[in-house]
Amino acid sequence: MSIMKILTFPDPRLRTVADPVEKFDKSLKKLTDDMLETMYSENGIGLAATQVNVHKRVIVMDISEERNEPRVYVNPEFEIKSNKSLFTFSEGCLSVPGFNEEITRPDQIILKWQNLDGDRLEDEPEGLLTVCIQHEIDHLEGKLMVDYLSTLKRDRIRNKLNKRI
Ligand code: GNR
Ligand code: NI
Repeated sequence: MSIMKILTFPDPRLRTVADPVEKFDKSLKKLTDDMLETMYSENGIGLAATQVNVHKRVIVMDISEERNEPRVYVNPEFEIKSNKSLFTFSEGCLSVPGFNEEITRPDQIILKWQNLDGDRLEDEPEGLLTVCIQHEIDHLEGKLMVDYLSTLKRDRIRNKLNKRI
């Protein structure tokens, strides 16, 4: 396994729209192992392939306290079941290090994805999983948490992160 380098905002590569996975082979398994190792090494609860500059529709996640419930979602998509119920959560992002911002998202979604064998699965997630899955699918679309903020806030974050390097 190996730890991969995480791209940070405003790196333009984070704006790439990821391609669907077609081959469920050993290299896909290795990618998800490396992504999980990278996510755990940064104490993240999720990671999208886009963040490690691989533009395929793959996300990994672990929302457990014990950090022992790795999840892999290939070609994930969601449908909003109802826009009536919204959930506001203070989100962080490994590609926007050092910032936490409150973001409101739909609370009731139907999630469809494939596992590493290519089997198709479906679920109606709850709580943090609902937030995290939407955050990760945004990455696959080239969208970032900062896109939900005002231009002023986004520009401030960009300036601070640019000064870091
Ligand atoms: O580690 C992460 N924590 C987090 C907290 C609230 C909402 C979303 C997240 S995902 C983030 C890791 C990350 O950047 N995934 O893309
Ligand atoms: Ni993120």
